[in-house]
Amino acid sequence: MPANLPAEAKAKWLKVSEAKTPEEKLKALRDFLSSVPRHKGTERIIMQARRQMGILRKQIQEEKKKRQQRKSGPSFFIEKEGAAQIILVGEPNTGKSALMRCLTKVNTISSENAFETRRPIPGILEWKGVYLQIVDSPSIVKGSSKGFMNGLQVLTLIKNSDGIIIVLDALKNPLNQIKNIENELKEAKIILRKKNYKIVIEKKRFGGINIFGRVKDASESEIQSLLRSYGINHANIWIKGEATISNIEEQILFSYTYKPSIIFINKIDLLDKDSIDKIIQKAKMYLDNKIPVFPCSSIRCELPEVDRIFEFFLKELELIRVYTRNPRTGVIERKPIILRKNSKVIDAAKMVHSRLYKNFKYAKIWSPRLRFSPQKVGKDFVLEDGDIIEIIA
Ligand SMILES: Nc1nc2c(ncn2[C@@H]2O[C@H](COP(=O)(O)OP(=O)(O)OP(=O)(O)O)[C@@H](O)[C@H]2O)c(=O)[nH]1
Ligand SMILES: [Mg+2]
Repeated sequence: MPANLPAEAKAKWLKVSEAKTPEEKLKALRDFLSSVPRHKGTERIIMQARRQMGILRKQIQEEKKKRQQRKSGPSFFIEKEGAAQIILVGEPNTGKSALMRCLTKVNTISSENAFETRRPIPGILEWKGVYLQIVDSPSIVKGSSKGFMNGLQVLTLIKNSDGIIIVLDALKNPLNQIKNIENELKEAKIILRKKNYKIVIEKKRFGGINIFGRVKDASESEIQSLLRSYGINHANIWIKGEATISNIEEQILFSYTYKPSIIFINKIDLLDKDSIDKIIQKAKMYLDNKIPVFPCSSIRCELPEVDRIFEFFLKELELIRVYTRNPRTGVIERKPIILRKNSKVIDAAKMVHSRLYKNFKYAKIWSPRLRFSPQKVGKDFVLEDGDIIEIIA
């Protein structure tokens, strides 16, 4: 410590060096700083003390986060892989883990014990070069949304996913299982039935309110004043489909997220065909045909065709497959690149290689939808599912 500091500051510095915990050290540093006179000679000391305080604050914050995590149980975060992350959801013992084995060959334990699966386990399902990540997960039960049996972590896992496969036990009142699951998910602001509109509100720090799209029963300025009445002064808002102003209000208040889902009615090996048909019909009616329902037997790996699973999720998630063609060899890659609907040629180039993106000249597209195929196109050409693309850089 330089000698030009007053005695009071020196005494306080002693306290800093004696402090044991990060909290004590931070407090002592703050005290010390308040006693350091501000002039050219102390600039460096002040700067260093502030930097140290910054490090301590970060340390304290991280510790706090860790403590909170320990209190609320393990985190169920699973890093995404492939085109989309799909979670297996269902009540205990419905056969999620057995289904996981059929879909991905990942050997998760399947047993008669309820709550056998305690943590999410990921695996990969492949179809014509497209990969879906499937995640076996702990059961959802009444009370999951209140934290029962790690329910909050399971619901967060679902919320962060791209879609779900619901596994029902055909023998245990499947409609009741759907109701319970929908209720628990709704508590977590997740809905499974697609609305005939889509509203996205993205809050911002500045720039005012920008509205893309319209509602049938209100003007742009009415929407703006609704947002302002909820304290939203800067936001982008996208409206697609048949929305009303009260739908916008609902979105501000509850911000439900829609998750595309498929229902598997499992264990049909234990039932006759008539009973299975009745269950399927009842389920479809209850769901207003808004969610596809398939019979299955996980134990025998008798499942609906994988094509239907992939086609459903790709369509619902608005993803397209684009196949690259090598300009030198003319070989078309079997594994497509997966892009969002309405992506442009340049987005595909970016996905393939940064060099193709930076040095992009033009591309050739092969597709039955084009009058001339291949067609030479520029970087802004909009791609469609199934297009074959050759990028020239
Ligand atoms: N008959 C029949 N039994 C099945 C089928 N699928 C699973 N089972 C049985 O049902 C029980 C539960 O299967 P799991 O795969 O452990 O079910 P889970 O949904 O993963 O259960 P938890 O992890 O405990 O939530 C096991 O005894 C399985 O053998 C099926 O298609 N038919
Ligand atoms: Mg399981």
